[in-house]
Parts: sequence; C-alpha cells; structure tokens
Amino acid sequence: MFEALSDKLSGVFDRLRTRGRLSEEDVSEALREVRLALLDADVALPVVRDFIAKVRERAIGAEVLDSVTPGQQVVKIVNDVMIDSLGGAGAVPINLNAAAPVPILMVGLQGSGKTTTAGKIARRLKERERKKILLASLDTQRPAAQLQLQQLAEQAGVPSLPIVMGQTPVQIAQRAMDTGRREGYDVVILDTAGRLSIDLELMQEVTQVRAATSPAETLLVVDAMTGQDAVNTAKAFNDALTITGVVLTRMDGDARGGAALSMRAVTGAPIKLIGVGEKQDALEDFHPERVAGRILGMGDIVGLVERATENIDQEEAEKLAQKMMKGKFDLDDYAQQLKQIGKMGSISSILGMLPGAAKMAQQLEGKDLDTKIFKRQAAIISSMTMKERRNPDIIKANRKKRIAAGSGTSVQDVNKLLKQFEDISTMMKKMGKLGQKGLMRHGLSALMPKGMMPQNRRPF
Ligand SMILES: Nc1nc2c(ncn2[C@@H]2O[C@H](COP(=O)(O)OP(=O)(O)OP(=O)(O)O)[C@@H](O)[C@H]2O)c(=O)[nH]1
Ligand SMILES: [Mg+2]
Repeated sequence: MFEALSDKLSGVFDRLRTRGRLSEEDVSEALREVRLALLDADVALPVVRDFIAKVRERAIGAEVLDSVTPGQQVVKIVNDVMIDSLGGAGAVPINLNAAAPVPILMVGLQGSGKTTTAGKIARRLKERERKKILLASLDTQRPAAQLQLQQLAEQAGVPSLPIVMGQTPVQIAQRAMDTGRREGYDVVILDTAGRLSIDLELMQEVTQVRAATSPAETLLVVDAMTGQDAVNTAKAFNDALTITGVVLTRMDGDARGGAALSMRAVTGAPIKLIGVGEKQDALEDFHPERVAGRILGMGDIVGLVERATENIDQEEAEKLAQKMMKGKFDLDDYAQQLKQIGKMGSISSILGMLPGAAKMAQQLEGKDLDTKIFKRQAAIISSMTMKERRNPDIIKANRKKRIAAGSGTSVQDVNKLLKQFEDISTMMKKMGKLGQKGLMRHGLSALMPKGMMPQNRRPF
C-alpha cells in the first residue's frame, strides 16, 4: 500500500530532517518534490495544489523556520495536512442508526468488488456486532451473480435471500426488506449489479431501489487500483445519487494512493472501509491518521497493536508481560512468541506497519523469508532440553552440535538464535526498568520483530 509514494516522501523528509536550519528556499524545494510525488501517485491536480498551498502557508511561518527542529516541524505539518485530505482524524463507522432492518445499499462499477465487500461487511457485522444479517443480490445482469452472493453468504455464515428467477431488482429489494421485517433481521445488505460505465440505466435502477428501501447507507465500492478513474467514478455516482460512504477495494495491490488522497476532497464522502484482499476477513476500517502515518513512513503502530491483540491469547500475553518485567524470560517463552508471530501473519506485513521499516518490508517481500526463519528457530528450541531452555548459558560447543543435528540446522544457526535471544533479554531488562509506560513510549518498534509482542492493551 502506498509504497512508491511513501518511498519518495521519506527521501524528501530525510533530507529536511538532517538540515540544521531551513530557509524558505529549502521548504519550497522540498514542497516541489512533495508535489511531484503526489502527482506521480495519481492524486487529482486540484487536490495536490490545495495540499501544497496549505503546507506552505503553515510551514513558512517564522515559528517553524526558527524552531530548533524545523525539518521535523515541516514533516508534522505535512502529516497534519495529509490527515485532513484523507478525511480528518478517526474512522467513520458504518451507520446503523435506523429502524431495523437497516438497509445498506452497495453500488459501483462492474468488478469493483461490491459482492465481495457485501460478504465481508456481513461477516464483520455478524462477528463484531452480533447483528443478524440478511444478504440479498439484486443483480439480474449476470446469471451467476445471485449464486455468487449465496456462496459468499454461506462462507460468512449468514443467510441470503432465496433466489426467485424473473424478479426485477426493485422487486427483489422489496422482498428482501419484507423478509427482513418478518424474520427480525437487524441489517439487510442489498448488492446491486455493476455496469461497465456509468449509464442512465444503472443510475435509474439504483435510484428506484433506493426509493423503495431508503437505505441508511449507500456505499460506493471503487477499485483503488484505477486511481484517477476511481475518483471520477465516485464523483459521478455522488452527483447522481449522493453516496454516504466509499469502500476502496484492492488496497492490497500496488495502488499508488491517489484515489485515497483525492476521494474526500472530490466527493465529500468519507472513505469508510478498505478492502485488502480477496478473503472475507480482508476488510479494514479506514483511519486517516494511520494511513497518513503509513504514507509518511511513520508507521501504523495502533494498527499493529490491534492486529496483535486480535491474534494473541490475552492470558498468554499477560503472563509474558509479567515475566518480561521480572527479567525471567527464557527460551521456552521465546518459542511461544515465535508461535504467536506465526499467527499474526507474515513478517513483511507487520514490518510495513512499523516506523521506518517499510523499506525493509519491501525487501523481504516475495523472498519467502517470512515465517521460515521462525519455524527454524522454533525447531532449534524444540531440540533443546528443558534445562537448556531455562538456562541458555549452559549451551556450549557439544550441546550446540547436538541441538543443530537434532533440528536439522547448523551450529551457526544455533549461535544466531542464542545471540538474538540474548539481545532480546538485555532489551527486556531495560524495558523492565522503564516500566510499562516506558515500554509503550519507547515503542513496539524496539521490540518487534525480534520476537516480542506488545501487551494486550491499547497504548493510547
Ligand atoms: N485483491 C483484492 N481483490 C478483491 C478485493 N475486493 C474484491 N476483489 C476481487 O475482485 C473480483 C471482483 O469482485 P466482485 O465482488 O465480484 O465485484 P462486483 O463489483 O460485485 O462485480 P459485478 O457484480 O460484476 O459488478 C473478485 O475476484 C474479488 O475476489 C480486494 O480488496 N482485494
Ligand atoms: Mg457483484
């Protein structure tokens, strides 16, 4: 996500930060580069102009240029302006404030990801909010479309409206709402047919469905990979039917970021969710401040902690935190940690969320390095006796040879693991001294990805 843009901007910022003093000229030069980077990322021209003007206005002020760290200040201003263009602080949740069954209408061009997203939202509302969801396909364009939604509904574990051939989209929508009322559903998600381009017929169909159901949300689904086109599509849809929110799909691809950065300014509608893969759990809230952090290479620490908390056993994490604080962390605990990391997903995706680590993540990408290292390390530890795990100091040459043979690795690998473990232990003792607050302040960045997990609490 946003790698190219992030790379370019971090180059500009590195240069800014390392300068002691900044002149107006320096700032202008940096802004020229920011401008080019944004244009390259396919951000709409008026949005770029506005962006640069805002940053310039705030950055040229005497307080910034005369401050001790002008470079940092300028970076912060860019960060603030970027959060604004992405829609301001905080994610905007799906609006369910209406009488049940709450209708949610999915609209968008062909292949943008409406049906997939309908399934993802159904699953999320069911699992996270314990809502009773009904999925209904109003797609009479493609013969298999209604079956596709039925299958997705099965995967999500939610019911779908029985298929009745020959009904019009409006008739299906009405039947869905009737069923929803009669059977006590909380939410009815209406998936419409896409068209290759925005045409009168599509707009009429959607307008009629909307009149018949008064949805609480009209969610426009657009493909982030289409860049400027995504924004133009959104504008056209919004002009014709006033959308209430945008879902940007395929953010897992190499979308350049332009769509995300222009969407709010051009349509006025908030990006509510992003699709980051084909699987049903590949749906994330859109947090402008976190996305800005990722783009500017400052990392998405909160996202990382959330990912960790979703995947890590609460009790395990508590126990571990205790041990850490007391400096009693042994190789057996380390092996547990390796398992937890495995659950969190690939290391490159975790690295991508860490400040300054985006580049490293890219280098790792595709090298299949990810979990192999951890599996190997786990194998090494499992070849140790309990005594060795508790007191790694006793592991000398002979034991190393035995462990390497037992785990199908080399003595060098064993050494590497022991060294890494020692580093972690040293660091943890330091952290223990700093206490829990220090741990959070100094960041997970110091701990990850060597094998430590954050505690199961939000740092903020
Ligand atoms: N990588 C990736 N693929 C996605 C994402 N969202 C959807 N897709 C894929 O995009 C393709 C089209 O998705 P659909 O949900 O069928 O699109 P649609 O808008 O319903 O298409 P029509 O009903 O034909 O208009 C499918 O292969 C999906 O798996 C995403 O966030 N990331
Ligand atoms: Mg569809």
